[in-house]
Amino acid sequence: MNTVGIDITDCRYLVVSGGVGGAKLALGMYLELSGEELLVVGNVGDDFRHWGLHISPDLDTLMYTLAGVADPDRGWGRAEESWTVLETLSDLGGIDWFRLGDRDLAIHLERTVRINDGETLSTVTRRLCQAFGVTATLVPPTNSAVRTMVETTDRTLSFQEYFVRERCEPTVTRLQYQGASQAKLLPEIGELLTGPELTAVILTPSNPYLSLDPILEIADLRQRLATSPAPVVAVSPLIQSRAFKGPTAKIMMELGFEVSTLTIAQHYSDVLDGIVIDSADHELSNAIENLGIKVWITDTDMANEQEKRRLAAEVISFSETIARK
Ligand code: FO1
Repeated sequence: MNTVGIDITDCRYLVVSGGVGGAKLALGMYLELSGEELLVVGNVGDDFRHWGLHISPDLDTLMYTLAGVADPDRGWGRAEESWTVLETLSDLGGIDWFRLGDRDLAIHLERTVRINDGETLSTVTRRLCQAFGVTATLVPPTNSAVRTMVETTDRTLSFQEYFVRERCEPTVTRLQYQGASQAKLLPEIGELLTGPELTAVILTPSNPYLSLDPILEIADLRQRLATSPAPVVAVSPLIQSRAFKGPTAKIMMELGFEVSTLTIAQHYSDVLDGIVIDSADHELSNAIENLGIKVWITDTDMANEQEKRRLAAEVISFSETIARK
């Protein structure tokens, strides 16, 4: 095994995550388990080219969060960031709606140089995580390009155009995950899912439509999760009709769904064995259990590191109580 090889021998938990919201639970699990036990699969549907560089916002948010260098207020990008390049570019009349900080920029430069030299995104991500001392294995679900496209009432936007440039304001009519069905799943993920060592798959409280579906729609991953011997457990991103972060509730309404944890459970009912819901939603537990999904009720708000660890510990013990299928 070379220094950037992906070794899944000791992985016991496969964590499927988008950016900021999901990274909170991923961090809790990282702090509760040993890094070697975690395979974190991060969304690449938000990836795009900007300033000529390959940007992978969710992989970076996960990496910075696990490394303890994420900006605690923004949730994305690095703490103690400076913005000299962005400000200079802005003065020149350059494109400045997507804010890349100086330290963050070094990551995009390094990733782009290596990809241009023929390295895969998974190898570069591994290399970057090692440089940050992250002992968990963080991977993209695929090395193929998958891009989330947001159809709105008047035009189709790439994810970052919708999310950052247009501040999630346009009304969403449909989401498309370009390239997902043709993409090749990272072999290590398939291997872990069929192997005997996996304890559970955890779907973090990321936006199901924007962040998790672009992963689950890759190749036959959704089908593989449904037939995996290990239980699949989600943490709902909603507390009553509120999302932890971002536009989950707004998008659900625009797509015609009721903004409820029951809708989330129904959305994943083909793959889920269990779901962790907030105490404020306890009255939904019977309806969810009627879908054949076990329910764990607790406080799901992760306002600080202690709460992230506590929720992660509960998710781990809940998933261990669910019988192997
Ligand atoms: N989010 C913003 O709202 N505005 C930004 O300017 C912005 C820049 C940015 C740069 C690097 C990075 O890794 C993430 C960044 N994000 C920014 C966050 C990102 O758009 C979203 O959090 C994710 O794509 C959604 O999970």
